[in-house]
Amino acid sequence: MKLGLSSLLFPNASIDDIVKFSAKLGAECVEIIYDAPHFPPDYDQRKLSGIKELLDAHGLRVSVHGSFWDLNPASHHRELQKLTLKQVGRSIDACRALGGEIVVLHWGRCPVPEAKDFLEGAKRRYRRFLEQCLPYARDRGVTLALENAGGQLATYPSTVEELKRLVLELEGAKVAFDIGHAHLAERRAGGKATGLAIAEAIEGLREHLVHVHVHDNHGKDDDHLPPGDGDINFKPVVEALRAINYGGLLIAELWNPKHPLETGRKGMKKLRNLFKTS
Ligand SMILES: [Mn+2]
Repeated sequence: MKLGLSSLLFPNASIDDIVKFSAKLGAECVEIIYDAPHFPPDYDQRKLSGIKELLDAHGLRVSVHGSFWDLNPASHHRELQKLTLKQVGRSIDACRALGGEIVVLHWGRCPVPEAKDFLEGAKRRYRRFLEQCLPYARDRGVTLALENAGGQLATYPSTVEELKRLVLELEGAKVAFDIGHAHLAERRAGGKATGLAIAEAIEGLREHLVHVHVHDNHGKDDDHLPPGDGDINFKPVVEALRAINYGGLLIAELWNPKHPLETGRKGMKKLRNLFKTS
C-alpha cells in the first residue's frame, strides 16, 4: 500500500506546495480535493497539467476527492443535483488529467430523514445520480469509490451495510473506506471498543474496497486527528487491511489549520509506524 496525505490539511497552501511538502515528508501519494479553496468552480482545467508534472517529478501517485462542499447528490432541488453532477464530472476529468485512477464520492444527504417518503426520494435520487456518474467515469478510466459516512440518519448510505448493498446494485461502484467515520458510526450505534467492528467491516467489504482514508477521533465529532490522537484501536484495523491484502492508497485525511505542517509530519510518521512495520 502507498501512504500519503490529503490536501484537506492545507487550506492556505498552494497545491504545488502541498505536493512538495508531502514528498518531503516521504509520502508516496497525495489526495487532491477537487473543490474550494484550491479549485473554485471556474478553475481552468488546463492548469492541471502543471500539477501532474510536479506529481510525476516527485514520483507521487494521486487520487481525487470529488467536489462536495455545499453540494448534495441527493438534493430535492433539481438545480443543485445538476450542479453536483457537473462538479463531480469535472472532478472525474481532473482525476484523468492528473493521471489518477480513483475519485472518492460522498454520500447523499436528506435534511429531514424523519419524513419517510422524503428519505426514500433522496435514496432514489442518489442512486440515479450514481447511475449517471458511473458510465462517465468508466469511459475515462476512472473508478468511483463511495465513502462511508459517520452513521447519521440524514446520510445515505448511512451504514456500512447500506453502502455494501448499494455497491452490489451498481455496476462499477467501489468503496473508499474511511476508518474515522467507521469509528463514529460504531460509537453512534452504541459500540464501545470499535476496533474489531471496523476490522469486520473491512473484511466484509474486501471485494469492493479500493481506497482508504485514515484519521482519528473521540467517537463524538469528526475531528480528523492523526492516528493515536483519538481513541480508535488501530491494531485490529491494520491487521484486517493486511489480511485482505489491501494494496491501494492509504490517505491520512487530517485537519488542523493552525498547525498543518506539524500535523502532516506527525500523521505521516504515525501511518508509517502503523502500516510499514511488521
Ligand atoms: Mn474521508
